[in-house]
Amino acid sequence: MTWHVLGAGSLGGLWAARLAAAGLPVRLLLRDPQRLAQYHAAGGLTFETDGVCRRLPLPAETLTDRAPIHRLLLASKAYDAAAAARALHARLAPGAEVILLQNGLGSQEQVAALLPQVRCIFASSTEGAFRRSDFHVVYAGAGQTWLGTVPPSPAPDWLGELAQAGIAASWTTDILSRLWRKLALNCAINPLTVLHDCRNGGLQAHAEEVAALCAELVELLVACGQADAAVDLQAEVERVIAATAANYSSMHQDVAAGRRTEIAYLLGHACREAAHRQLALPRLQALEQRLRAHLRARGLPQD
Ligand code: NAD
Ligand code: KPL
Repeated sequence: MTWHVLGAGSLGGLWAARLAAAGLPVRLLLRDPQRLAQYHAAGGLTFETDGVCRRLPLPAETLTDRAPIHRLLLASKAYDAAAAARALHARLAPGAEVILLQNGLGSQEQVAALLPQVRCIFASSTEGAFRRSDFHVVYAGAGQTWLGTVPPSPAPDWLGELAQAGIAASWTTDILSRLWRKLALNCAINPLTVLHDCRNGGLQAHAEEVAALCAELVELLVACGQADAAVDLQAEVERVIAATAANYSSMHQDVAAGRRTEIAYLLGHACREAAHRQLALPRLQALEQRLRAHLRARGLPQD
């Protein structure tokens, strides 16, 4: 069955290139005819790994083509996922499978509500990729992708195709726990790197601030029924800070490049969940206010 991939960006490109290189049928879904023309002019998707570039002339089409879609990887930013789902609604066959490859939480629920006729599969990934230019994707770091449904259901048989394509993916019966854990890590690290304008390692000079945030995030996770995701959170945050000391967080990179951030689906989601439960988390709420003010001052969206 054909893999339709929406979002010829970093992670969408990374999946599409590896699936196609393994001989599996892949079609890219591009926003409009202009974008499709740019793709054809570029001669396809360039996939760079270990400094070696390979051009893959994958078939592509616009969102408004008519052929039904049975299997979709939706690899947009969280803030674009609902609009993409709306645009594809009519093309998704009943019972189609849609993999939602977004960081944070909130967008998956939005999409699932918009697409009651499909099976939504949530994904959480630690892979690293970036775009060197349009339709040129660089594989920056191997990682693991976790996939699962809410409520849990049996693994699909196409997991074998991911293995064939060299995509390290595992099925989990608790995808929400994975997504919450990653969200908590991102909340403890990313906003502070923006506000202190530092690499991840720079947070070692702000250890008390990080520890206080972790304590509130643990409270939140437990209140949200995600106690497993809270286990040893601070120790893992400190490990990630040390292991990625030389890197700028994704949010820092977005702000530095003047790009919209995924704040609404990370810290924003955490603060909304706390408010919903009337849970007072003053550090987290103050962090959100400071981050919003920082984004506002730079003319960037605050959601
Ligand atoms: P990206 O910006 O590189 O790619 C997203 C692509 O989606 C863009 O090409 C954009 O044009 C396209 N898009 C958006 N709406 C569309 C629409 N309606 N029709 C057609 N195309 C549309 O983003 P990314 O880095 O691949 O990130 C995707 C998600 O994965 C994010 O939530 C991100 O946080 C998460 N993530 C990324 C990485 C990484 O290393 N890049 C790692 C882990 C998680
Ligand atoms: O995922 C990350 C990011 O930068 O988005 C890490 C490296 C974990 C920092 O939060």
